Amino acid sequence: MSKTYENNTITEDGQLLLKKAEKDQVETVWDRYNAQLPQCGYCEMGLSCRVCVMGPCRVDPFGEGPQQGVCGADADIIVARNLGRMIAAGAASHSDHGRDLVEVLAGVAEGTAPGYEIRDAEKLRNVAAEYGIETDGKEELVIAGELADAMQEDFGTRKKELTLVKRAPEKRQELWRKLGVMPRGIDRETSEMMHRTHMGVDNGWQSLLLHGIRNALSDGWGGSMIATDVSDILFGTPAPAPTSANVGVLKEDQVNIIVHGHNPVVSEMILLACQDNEILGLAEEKGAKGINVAGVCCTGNELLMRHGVAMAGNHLTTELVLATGAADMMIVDYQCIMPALGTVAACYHTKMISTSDKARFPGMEHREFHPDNASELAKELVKEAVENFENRGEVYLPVEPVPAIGGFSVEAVLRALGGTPQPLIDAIASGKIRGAVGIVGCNNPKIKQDYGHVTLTRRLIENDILVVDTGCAAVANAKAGFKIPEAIEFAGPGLKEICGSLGIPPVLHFGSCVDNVRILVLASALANALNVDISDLPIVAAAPEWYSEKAISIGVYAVGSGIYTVLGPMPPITGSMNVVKLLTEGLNDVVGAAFAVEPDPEKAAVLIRQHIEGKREKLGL
Ligand code: BF8
Ligand code: SF4
Repeated sequence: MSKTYENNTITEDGQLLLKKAEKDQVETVWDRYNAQLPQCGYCEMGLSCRVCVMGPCRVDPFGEGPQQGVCGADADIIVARNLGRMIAAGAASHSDHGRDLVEVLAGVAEGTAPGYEIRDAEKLRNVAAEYGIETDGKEELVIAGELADAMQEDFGTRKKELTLVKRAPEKRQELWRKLGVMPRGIDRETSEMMHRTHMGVDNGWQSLLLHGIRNALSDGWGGSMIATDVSDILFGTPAPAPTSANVGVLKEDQVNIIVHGHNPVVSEMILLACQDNEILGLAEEKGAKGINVAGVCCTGNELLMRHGVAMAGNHLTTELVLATGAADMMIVDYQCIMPALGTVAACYHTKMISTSDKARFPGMEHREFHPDNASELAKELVKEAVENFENRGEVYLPVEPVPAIGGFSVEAVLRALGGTPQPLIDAIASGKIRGAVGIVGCNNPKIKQDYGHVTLTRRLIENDILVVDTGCAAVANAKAGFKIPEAIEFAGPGLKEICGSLGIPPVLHFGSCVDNVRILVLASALANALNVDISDLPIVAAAPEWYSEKAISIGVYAVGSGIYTVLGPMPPITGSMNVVKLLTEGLNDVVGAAFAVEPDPEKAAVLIRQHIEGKREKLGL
């Protein structure tokens, strides 16, 4: 008998495609999750350690078994060390993505990256000026080369402070200096975290967590910020444009190419190749009405933000997209790409292509992209996708796509406001908008897909709280229909009035996960305009369905930047009440913000509203 899938996902496309997958005998992430139950309790609490080979060790949470590992590390040390390594992995992922973009920028300057170009020269000049590069009378490509060099310096250790921390309010920078958490080199902080967490190095759980903040700040104000800025320079700074979301964006009568992963370096070239007249002619010969590029996950968000490319789904939809039978090719780079995808694709005609020298997957053909061959290779791959169109079997596209608007960069938001953040400040001061919340992060099979994001978003906007979102949260809200101007009907009266007069939706798509830095930049602009710190603002971050180490790094840099952050799933820290207390209470006295964990989005909305009202009161609003 066929099962129903209402407990797995709130999305109609997800439920229908799960049924289809079951019929096709395809295993999905939910099946594999159920097969893992019950998951290890020691690991869930962060109490297991395999840092060295005197172990693995574990600490008994009930106090009956061992309370120390072989080396003598107790629960506090083990939990803090494990969390530290999660932060390091997350920061490394975002930052290495940033570095790849800087290398393309350098290639453009040297003329060794054909097909790539500078699409936002103004942003190039502005960012170069922030790096202290003289731009007057200099040619674009010379500036690009100097900026790439200067950014590469930020990755190393030769500095006292990263360049872009200057974007933070002065008070915040002072606090970071005072606490000794000012990030120095992007790679340095990650490397130092790996050093500190080696056996026999940093065994102060507090000092480990403090370095965790520095490590995460090196991501938020370093690696991720560079990733976003260089992407804007190379591919254009986003501006609002219409798009659409859910698997209905695939087209029965066109060649469908799905891009998956994170770095626009690959997906941008694929998109360009799809506009090639010769290849379009080939598609026509094969009986296709065109070539349709759709995204999943964050590289999808990158294309959505800059070109209005449609979004097929978020993290937990990535396997289901293949079950439509309509994906002629899926091209992946790195991060959040389930190694199961190759197996799923084998049940259909989909060609699976991996492209990054640092990311291989079973069941995928590896075709490596580099700045010098990207343009040519992209054309080859798109041709092969076109050839594969005729191998399609049955196609199942059971839903209509939902319209949305994407592309809200800080630049675009300020433009919509007339060039200054003042109208937004006035709306917050008058109480028409109570505050703003960044809803970010993933899907996780532990939570019904999109339920956390969509429920929380609904509750916030109906209470006059502006929502900006990124990553898979942003995709969830697009699928839910919150991203068209007409969605103000879901908003409270104040938010409805403000968004209505600006012609914008009550939920603004801010981009991919590295684009969370756009929230930092906007928060800094608001804080500076009011002459306060970020921690004084009525703003909150939330990650209702997070799963990834990157999300941990984002959460920690948000808190480290002064933003109260509410997590859905509990991180693996409950084995140490000291660590839990520091992260959920103690940090308030250190960085002016802390974490809360609340898996129920209805309750999370209440926590967030209380926090926002508290901050308003303190500001005298
Ligand atoms: O960087 S939100 S599942 S796709 S980690 Fe991954 Fe999470 Fe999606 Fe994007 Ni971000
Ligand atoms: Fe065990 Fe200590 Fe080695 Fe961890 S570092 S595995 S607690 S001996």
